[in-house]
Parts: sequence; C-alpha cells; structure tokens
Amino acid sequence: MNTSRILTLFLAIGLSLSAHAQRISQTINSNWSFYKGDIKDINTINPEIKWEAVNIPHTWNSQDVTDDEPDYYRGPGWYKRKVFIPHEWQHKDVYLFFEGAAQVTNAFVNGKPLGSHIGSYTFFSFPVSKYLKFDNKENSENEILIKVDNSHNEDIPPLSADFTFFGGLYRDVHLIAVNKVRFDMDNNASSGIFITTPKVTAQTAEVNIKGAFVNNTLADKSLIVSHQILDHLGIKKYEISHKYKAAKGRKIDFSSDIKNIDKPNLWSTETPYLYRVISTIKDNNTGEIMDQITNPLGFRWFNFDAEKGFFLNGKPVKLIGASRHQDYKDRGNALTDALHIRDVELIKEMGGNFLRIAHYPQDPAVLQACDRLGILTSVETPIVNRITETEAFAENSKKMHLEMMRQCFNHPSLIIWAYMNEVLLRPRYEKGTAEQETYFNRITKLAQELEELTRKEDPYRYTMIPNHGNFELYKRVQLTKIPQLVGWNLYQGWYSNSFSSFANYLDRHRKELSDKPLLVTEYGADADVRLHSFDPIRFDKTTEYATMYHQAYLKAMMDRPFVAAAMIWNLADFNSETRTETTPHINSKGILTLDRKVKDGYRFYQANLLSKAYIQIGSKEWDLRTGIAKSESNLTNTQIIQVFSNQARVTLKHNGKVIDTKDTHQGMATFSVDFIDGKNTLQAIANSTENNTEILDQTDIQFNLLPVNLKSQTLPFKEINISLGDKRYFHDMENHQIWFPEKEYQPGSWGYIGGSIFSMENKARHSYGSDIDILGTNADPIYATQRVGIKQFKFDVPEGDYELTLHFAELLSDIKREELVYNLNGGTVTGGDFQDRIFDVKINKSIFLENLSNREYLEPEKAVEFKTRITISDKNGITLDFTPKKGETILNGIQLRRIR
Ligand code: GCB
Repeated sequence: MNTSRILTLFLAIGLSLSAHAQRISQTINSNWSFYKGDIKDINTINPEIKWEAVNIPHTWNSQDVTDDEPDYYRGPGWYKRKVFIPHEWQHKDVYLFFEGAAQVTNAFVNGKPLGSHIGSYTFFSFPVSKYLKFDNKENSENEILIKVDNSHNEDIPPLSADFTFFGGLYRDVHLIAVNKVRFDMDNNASSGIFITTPKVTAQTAEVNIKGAFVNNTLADKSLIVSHQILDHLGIKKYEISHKYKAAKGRKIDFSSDIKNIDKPNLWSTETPYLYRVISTIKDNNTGEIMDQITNPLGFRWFNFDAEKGFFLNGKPVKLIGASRHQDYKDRGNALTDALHIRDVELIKEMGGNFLRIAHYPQDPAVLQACDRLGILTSVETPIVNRITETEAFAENSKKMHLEMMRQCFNHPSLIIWAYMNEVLLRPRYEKGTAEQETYFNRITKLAQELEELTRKEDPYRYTMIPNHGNFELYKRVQLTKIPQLVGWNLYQGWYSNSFSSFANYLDRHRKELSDKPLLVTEYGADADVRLHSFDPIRFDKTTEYATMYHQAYLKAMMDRPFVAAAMIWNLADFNSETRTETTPHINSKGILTLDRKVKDGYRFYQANLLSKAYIQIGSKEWDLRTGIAKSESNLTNTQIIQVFSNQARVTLKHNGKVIDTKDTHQGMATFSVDFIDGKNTLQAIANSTENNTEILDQTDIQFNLLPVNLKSQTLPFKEINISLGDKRYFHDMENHQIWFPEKEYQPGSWGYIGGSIFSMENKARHSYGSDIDILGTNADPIYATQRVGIKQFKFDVPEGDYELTLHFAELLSDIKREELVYNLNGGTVTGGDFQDRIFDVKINKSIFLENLSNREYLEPEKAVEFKTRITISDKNGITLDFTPKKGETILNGIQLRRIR
C-alpha cells in the first residue's frame, strides 16, 4: 500500500470515528430480569415475583417448543433492567431502539409509558428524553420496563403459519443518543435517509438521497447537510452539500441528486462492490459536526422478463437460493448476529445467489450480509395463510409493510418487496358461498392497497406475491395480476402428484400468464437425516427421496429459462410447533439441520452451483450402517454410495482399493460398495480441471454386518434392531444404533410371520405409518410404523444369553385431529378410530406380556418398551407368539442383543 492510500484510509477511518462522537448507539442486551406472566399494575409489582436473569436476544419459548407437550406459551412476558445515563445526555435526544420484539411491545421508562408497537418483525423506537432522570452524578440510574406479548391476536399478522410464533425481546435493544440537530429519527425506525439509483449503466449512474433533519434546539441554525460517496476503500468519490436555514423546532426535508457518476463499479452477485454514503449535518457557524449517518450504496440494474427470466446489469442470472427462517436449535428465534450472518454465508458457500427472507423481515445483520456477500434478496410482510376482514388487520398490515420498506430501503441486495404468502390456503368460508366471495374481495382489496403503497414508496424495485399451487384460485382473486412478479410455492411430488406435474405447472403459467415473470418461491421435501432407503418413496422423509426431489425440480427449472428463480424451502430445518411427523415440532425440509449440519440436499446444490472444484461423499452422517452378508463365504453387503461433485468424472476407493471411476450426472455419481463388517474407509477423488490438482473427500463408515444364518461361526451374531412396518433404515444418532427395516422370517434367519403394515385410512399421501407425535421418545420413526396382526417373530439364534426389547405404540386414538393445512389435504380429519386391543406375547411358549391392553400399558400415542433377559440352551432359537384376545396384535420395534 502506498503512503497516500494509507493517508486516505486513515482519513476515512478518522471520519467514521468522528461519527461516533456525534451519535452514540449502544446495545443494552445484558443483565435483564425477566418474568413470564403478567403484571397488572406496574406501580404495585408484587415483590414475590420471581425474576429470572436473562440476556437479550431472548425468547421464552426456546424450550417449550421442543418438549412433548403440544402448544407453547403465548402470553405476556416482562423485562426490566437499569440503565446508567451519562450526564451529558441531558442535552441530547435519547431513543430506545428495538430491532424487533414479538409481538406487541409496551415500554416504560421510570414507570412512565413510552407507547406500544405492534408486530413481531420490524424495528421500532421510542423517544425517551423527557422521561429520563438526571441527578448530580456522572451517570444517573434509570429503569426500563418492557412488556412483550405474543398472544394470538386476530388483528395482527401472521394469524396462522407453518412456523412457531416465538415471543420475547428476541433481537438487540439499543440506546441511542443524538444531538438535537440531527437526521430524522421518527420515520418508522428507519435511518431517515433513503437512497435510490434512478439511473445506472456501466458508463454512468445517478444517485438520489432523500430524507429529513430536525433542529430541536431553542435557536435558529445555519446548517450544511452534505453527502459523500466513498468507495470500498473509504476514498471519497463524490460529495454534494446544501446550506439550510433551520428555524428552531423545525423539521426540514431534503432531496439531493448526484449525477454523472462516471463508470461506477457495479454491484453484482460475483463482485458485490459496495460504496457508502456518509450523510453529515454541520453547523455552518462553528463547523461542528452535529450528526452523521452511513448507508450502503450499490450500483446495479436489474429486470425480470416473463420469457427470459432475470437480468442483473444486463446479464442473465438464474436466481437460485433458499428461503430462511430466523430459527436455530435450542434458541428459537433469539439468534446472535453471528448466526444470522452464518446463514447468508451458507447460501454463498452453497453457490447460491438468492435469499428469500421468508416469511417476515429479519435481523438487520441479514441484509447487511447479503449486501456484502452478493446475495440478492426479497423481503416480505407476514400475511400468511389467511387474513381477518377488519380495518385493524388491514391497517396493521400496511403499517408493517411501510416499516419494513423504510427500514430495508437502502440495501442494494434487495430487489423484491413481497407481501402475503399463500393467503388463499385457508379460505375461511365454505366454497362458493357469498361470504367466501366477500372474503376474497377483501383480500384483493388489501393486495391492491399494499401494491399501491409499495410502488409509491419505491418505484425501483419489483413487487411479488408468493402463492400456493392453486392456479385457478389465485388468478380468480387477482393475486397473479396485482403484483409485478408471481411467486409459486410448489410441492408436486411431495404433498401431491408426481414430479412431472411440477414441470406442467410451470408450463401452464408460461402459457396462461405469459406476461408475468415466474419465480418458484418454494419447493422442498422433508428429509429426516436419520432415515434412509434404497427404494425411496414420497413422504418417507428419507434423505434419498429428498435428493430425488431436488434433482427433478432443479432440472425442470434449469430447462426453462422463463423460470427466473428457484428458492429452496428451506435453507435449514425450523420449528413449527403444530407439526408432528418424524421430527415433532420441526419442519425438516431444510437442506441443513436445525443446527446447520449439512444434508445431502445442500451437497447436491454445491455440486451443481459451485465453480470451485468440489467433491463430497453423500450421507456421510450415516456413519453407522447395517446389512446382511451375501453368504457364509462372502461376508459383504452391497450398498449404494452417492458422490456429489462438480467434476466430470469421480473415482471411489473403498479401504484403499479403487471401486470404479464414473461420469457425474447433475453433480452426482452412484457407486455400489461391498461393505465389510467393521470399519470401512471411503475416498472420493476427482481430478480438478481447474488447476489439474486432485480433490478428495474421505469418510469412515462403521458397518454392522449381519449373518445370513444367525448361528454362523464366521460372523457370530451380536445385535439387531428392527423397525416393524418399515422399509427404511433408522440411524438413531442419540444412542448410536442402527435399525433395520422389517423382513419376513426365513429359516436360519429372523423375521415376522403374519400381519400387515400399519396404514391409516384417509392417509394415502402418508406412505409411512402415522404422523402423530409419539410421546416419550425421540425415535418417532420406530414407533410410528407398525405390523398389525403379527402372529410370530422368530430369531434362529444359537444358545446363549440375550437381551430382548419390544417396542410398542398404540397409533389409534380417540383424539381427532385436522390434518396440517400445509399438507394441502383440505382439512382431512384423522384419529377418532380407537378400538380396544388386548393381546398376549409369549417367548418360547412362556408368557411374557399377558393381556397387554391399550387401556392400560399401551396408552395411545405413547412409546412403550418392555425389556427382558432370555437364556437359550437348545437349538430352537427365540420364538415370540402374539395372540389376540380383542382387536389385533401389534409390534412396532424389536431389539435383540447377545449378552454371552
Ligand atoms: C408452504 C409454506 C411454508 C411451509 C411449507 C411446507 O407452502 O409457505 O410456510 O413451511 O409450505 O413445508 O409445507
């Protein structure tokens, strides 16, 4: 670096330091006291109340969403803490600024109410100066008290959605002290400055900077308001300034243009070149800087074309990325900035270029990271599934939307304002009725109002509504007409039909809505990382089915240039309290787990999108496998291994020996590996064409090889875990155990005799067992499948001591439940099918469980296990007899372990 550059950098840093001297903004996240419950009168707070020490970000739901109990706390919570206000702040305007709190917030300073804010996801602030107490000390003690309430409220969106409505002070809280001469602090908690780039080409650009400032002093002032554009090194490139006579108590609007910006460095997904705009207010007489704010600036132009897709700076760019919830394992929505930023990095590391900030505006760190990393974004107002037909609901929606727009306005990564998500999913009235028509008209009207508001606020970005796959309905209600872009959330081959209907849907849009750009705003399939199958089918929740789904979808979208965007649902698994299924309370459509561990879905996109040489062995986390040996003399079991790579050819080695070299298709190559008992080392290798180097990935897999004949001498039997009514492998990561799918008994081996796989009536779309939450276990997949009417289970084991465990769960119950609406099953009711069941289980003719009844031990929907020790001293092995006395017999899981 030469000295002049060092000097300029130094000056730039100096500049931003002086900014801090003007405006003080500090988080007050530590040392809060929290009380879950209500306080009726803040003047007579019960001294007995148990306050809990917490830090912010905080939600009171982080634990109660993971327990066995349905529902989670929705109600009031109170926070309090002391703040120590410096003496000099007497002469300043002080604000309490919230990055977000869920969902209605009332704040008090020293017992005085500041006001309230409605909505969980936008920032808000309150001026507090007039409530602060100052004594003669350097710092004066003041108390902040905050009530947050996440109770359901029909007038506040979102009303219903497939995610958990966590409550609390879950984002940063700041104290901000500004001079009385300052930029506007009272514009919807925005920066008060709004930057647009009305014209951008590779040759030239124009910037407009709008905003307002106030003179809250008791004297008229002569002020200079200037805006400097700094490049990414902090070097000043442009400056514009105006002189103002600001009468005392006045607020003054400004709008400044900087034209003829020569050859701007363009912001793109590959090179997200960021400029900064530093806006300053200076006292014209004293030269003192009164206030200063920095905003990001990026020069880019973009357009959506209904036929050709999306263009950034004149070049076609297929938008590929994911939606993301602000949600993390054990934390609920109370994430640190680092975790928010990490998600954006994960999209980048996947090779993605888009983040749909769904279904609501998120932490400021998210858009900052998108600007910096070159991830284009959309952001949306959380009107999800349905509306309420009240003026209050409409007003709250519009207010939220306006807040969101003003707060996110200056981020160059943001290109789409969205509102409403699948808002016709839950029409409140019966089909075809006049009430339903009125309801639809109300939705159309609200959409029109939001559309108008958006276009007026920002003519430079696009508008969008993401719809669910009911083409006719959204067209009829005009939701495909009102916004500029149409988003479709499509799940063919998951909730319905087959993969091919996805492609047909896209083609239908092209034909019938030929002037509307199309974005696939959602698509995805649940993948429980513990479940695997070599014959995956819809709704089995296996990693393998999800990979097939993503393969089919990505291909269909890549083949169609008119599809502007592919947004995976979802970047990561997320909490959704009402979901049950294999991972209760969690929607597992993430391509990452709740704690951001990689699933194959993520590897698939890396292999397809990254340009840097990439290779990864698929399903590495399935590092404990099982299978049956081919014969007594061939002690191997062949299983498929998928390798993900962006290279043309890959080689797989098994325990040091080359198995094969194969061409990749869609970033994947499939190998058959002859696993041996014990440790198996796999190495996937490719020669990177980039710089002719070898890239490699390696993993170890522990294989529990099972003998064909349980009396085998060469491979003595050790243990087996079998999930009945199941065709999948279940990798119990908590207990480090692997469960085998059921098989029919064959002499010499093991298996069931008689019965059929449990399947629920009305549940054709659920291919496996039940999707109720089985209480008392995390191994729901084992308990949710079952063999009904089983007669016997046999193990032809040699003599010895064994531990045998039987697992049951009664899947029929009296409790009626409406199918989850997201399962698009039109409100089908399940449950209410309880029948008496009593049966005996004998082990080698001796009674083990007598009169096992679903009115006693076998309580519906609960995991029940019985363990016993057996000594076998003859050649007949183990035979379990199941004898029905009332209803049919059942068995969900069985484990056998050799002790001696
Ligand atoms: C949707 C919703 C989203 C759900 C998703 C799912 O269409 O927009 O909120 O989470 O489907 O997983 O069913």
